[in-house]
Amino acid sequence: MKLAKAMLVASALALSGAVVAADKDEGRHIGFNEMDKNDDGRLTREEVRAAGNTWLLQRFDEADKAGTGYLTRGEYLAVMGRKDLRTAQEWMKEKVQDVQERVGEARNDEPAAAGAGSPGSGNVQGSGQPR
Ligand SMILES: [Ca+2]
Repeated sequence: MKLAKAMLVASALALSGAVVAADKDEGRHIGFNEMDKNDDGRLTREEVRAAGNTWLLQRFDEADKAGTGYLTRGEYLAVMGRKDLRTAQEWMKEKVQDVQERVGEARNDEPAAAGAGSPGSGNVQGSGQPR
């Protein structure tokens, strides 16, 4: 069981490193102010297209909650927040599955013979009692 715990800790550490890496990746996208070329506090479809943000372009109508044909900063932040949340949820789901698989593998690697092994086989850990 110590191996499983160690693997969980290692996975958690790897997970935190990946979060930092994901944050760095997000930094590559230009934000609201850079996309707002005419500084009017609104993002038009053309400004989003010119910025090359195809993800936002595909969701422009969904993000334009007021139906004005442009995105306010609030609408932009709301849609990007939902994107971040979905990304984080998918990422966490993958990591949890990975940890569960690793724990399962670690359990298979444990000396299962403890308690079920032949007596006198030597280096057997545990009490020898069935669980
Ligand atoms: Ca603008």
